[in-house]
Order: sequence, then structure tokens, then C-alpha cells
Amino acid sequence: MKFWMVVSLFTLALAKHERYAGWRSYYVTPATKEQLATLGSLESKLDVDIFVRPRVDREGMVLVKPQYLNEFITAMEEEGIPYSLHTEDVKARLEVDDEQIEARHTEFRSKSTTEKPYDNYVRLEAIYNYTDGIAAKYPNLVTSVTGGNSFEGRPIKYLKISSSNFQNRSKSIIMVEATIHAREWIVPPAATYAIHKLVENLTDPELLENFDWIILPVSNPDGYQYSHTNERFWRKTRSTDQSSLSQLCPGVDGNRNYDIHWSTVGTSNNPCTETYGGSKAFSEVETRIVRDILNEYLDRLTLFITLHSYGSMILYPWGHDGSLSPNAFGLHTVGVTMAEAIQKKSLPNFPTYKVGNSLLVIGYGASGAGEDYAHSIGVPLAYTYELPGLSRGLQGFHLDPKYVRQVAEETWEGIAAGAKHAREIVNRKL
Ligand code: 0X9
Ligand code: ZN
Repeated sequence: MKFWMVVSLFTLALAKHERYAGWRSYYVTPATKEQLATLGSLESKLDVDIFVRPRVDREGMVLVKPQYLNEFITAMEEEGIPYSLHTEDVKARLEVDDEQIEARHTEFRSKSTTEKPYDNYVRLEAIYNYTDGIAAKYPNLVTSVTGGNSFEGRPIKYLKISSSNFQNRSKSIIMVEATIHAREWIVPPAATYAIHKLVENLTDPELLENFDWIILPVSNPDGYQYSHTNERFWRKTRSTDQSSLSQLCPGVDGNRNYDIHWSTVGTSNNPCTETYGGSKAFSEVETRIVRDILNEYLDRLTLFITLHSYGSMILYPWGHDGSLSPNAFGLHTVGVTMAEAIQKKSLPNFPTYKVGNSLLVIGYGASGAGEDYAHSIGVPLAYTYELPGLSRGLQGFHLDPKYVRQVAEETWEGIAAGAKHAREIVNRKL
């Protein structure tokens, strides 16, 4: 009995990434606008998953399904698009990634130290156990709030952290929202580490004296769970609506679903694409919950950060057309302050952060994004962080779990520096 249980667990583990059998990933670096457009067209033509969107002369990374491999290579060759193999066997690579995660769990177990959600890639349950535990242990400092339930009925929980129970109206509020994109697994560790630094290991009292905090570690719990159990590269929510196509292709890109130039740029109205913006703005309960928090605390919110990966970037509005908001000076200076703080703590083999307007820095326009929405309703400082991740030399689809803590720690430096500088900027009413 025991033997068969072990065998079936083993088979289950092997079957987990079966859908990625034969998949390959490629680096692509279009040299012209035309080549970039060709690559873009492959998204629908060959169902290519553009994992990192390339731009002219800037490398991207794409996932190609086995049935389209030949056509993909032919297209690259015929168009003369520079490309090179990133991963020959995506399924095997994912199995290695899993082994690394498991080995790290084992390492903690053997040391009899409790593994925290910022020490490794962890499941939703571990994140909620941690945040529930924090709220129970520090009732005078922390309140856990369930903003509502996800499409599949999972609670969407956030922590309110305050030394004055959110009653001192002279304090600025800082909000950190994370994991609207399911596959960006480095993101929840950064959010939970921020909680740790504010509650369990406060080294800078000013951060609670002058600020109240809202931290939402997983805004898309359904997608996050699904990326662990079924499809590692799942990005969207898991919702369906009445349309038959949506039944076939569930999910909406939460970062195209906010009511800010909704459904205009860098998004699609086809539910089967990764950037489907939904049937209408805020069609998703997950983005509605973030919207409601933002609106509830708007009068005191000075800084909103939405955590994503990857690319080592700090991005600010407007992401749909690359224009600058009247607060561009504040956005840029605080952005640079945050990046500098991160950089100070970074590792030599990590990429250097870039700071700037979303469209200009990431190289593509996208409407309906969280950071733009927050800024549009009046949050003076609103950013997307793209945390470090895969790049040449840092192989795999996620960073080795041994780097999780590093990313969490350096990201916290950015958030803390941002909070402090935000206060100065906003007080000066720039
Ligand atoms: O495309 C996105 O949603 C973000 N990148 S990701 O790789 N995490 O998917 C970037 C969003 C940038 N912000 C705006 N366009 N406003
Ligand atoms: Zn993202």
C-alpha cells in the first residue's frame, strides 16, 4: 500500500509538467520594427507565449509548443530574426526547478528552522498561514482583512499594519500589492518579507511612526494556485464568463483589466491570449478588490507599488502611451531613490535596475494596468516593480530558490526608501 502510494506520488510529480513535453524556449532579438511585428504576429499564429516581450535590439524570450517548432524556426530564418535556444527541454527544466524547491524545503526541515514564505517559493496555503499567524500574534499592530473571494472562492487577504490602528490621519499610507500575475513566483516572497520587516523585525521605527501599511501578497490566488498545480506558466485569473470562447480559454490578464484606457493598447479581446483584458474594465473580482482598497484609502495613500517579475525595472505612468504625468518629477526621483536602495543591496550577478516610464523602459505599451489606475485616481506615486529574474547567466524559469531571500531583502530596501522619500515629496506638494 505504502509502496503504491509512493509510486503514484512519483508518477504524479512526473506528470505534473507533462503539458510542457517537447516545448522549447528561445531568446529572440528583433533588429527592426518589421521583425518585432512579425514576432508579435506569432503570438496568435503559432500560439507562441511571449514570456519576455522583446523590442527592437532588446532581447526577449518566447515559449514555443512542439507542434509549431518547425514553423517558428522557419519564420525566424526567413525573416532573419536573430534567435538562440534558451531551453531545449522546458519540461525537464521545470522538473529541475521543482527539485531545487524541494531540496530547499528539505534543507530547512533538516535544520529544524521554520521556513518562512520569503525563504523559498511557497504555496498559497503557506502564505496565508504566515499572514494569519502574524495577525494573531501581533493584534495591536496587524489586522488581516479578507477583501472578498476570488472567482473560484478563495479569500483575498491583505494585512493592515499600523502602530495607531489606522486612526492617525496625519500618517501616509503605503500600499504594496502582489501576484496579480500568477506565474511570477518571486513576488509573494518579496511581499511577505515586507510584512516580516514591518512586524517581526522592525529596524527603522520611522516606518511605523510616519506610515500605515497595506500589504496584499496574492491578489490572484486562483491563478497562483493553478500555476503550482497545473500550468507553471499560467499568468491570468481563472474566471470564465458567458461567452463560449471564455469557457474554452478561462482567465483574464489582471494587469489589463483596470479601468484606465481599458482595452486599447497591448491587450487583446480574445480570451485565448495571455493579455486578454476581460469582457469589461474590472470584470474581475480580483482587480475590483484592489480598486476598492485604493479608493477607500485614497486620501492618505502616497505610494502604491504593484510587484511583478521579471526584468529588474521600476516603472511609472503612463504605460499606455509613454506620456508623463504632471507628477513625473516626483515619480522619477522617488523611482531612482528606490532603485538605488535596491542596487546597494544587490548581488554582482544580478542585473542593474532601470527606472522610467513604463512604456519607454519595458518597451511596449499596455493599458488597463494597476499602477496607471492608481495614479489616475490620485495616488501621487504609483509604480510597477519588475523584480529580478531569469537573464543570461541566471538560468531557469525562476531564479534558483537560493536567491529568493536575496530578492526579498533587496526589494524591501526599495520599498522602505520609497516610503520615506514619498513622504518628503508629497509634503512638498510637488
Ligand atoms: O505587461 C505587464 O503587465 C507588466 N509586465 S509583466 O512581465 N509582469 O507582465 C508591465 C506593466 C507595465 N505597466 C504599464 N504598462 N502601465
Ligand atoms: Zn507581471
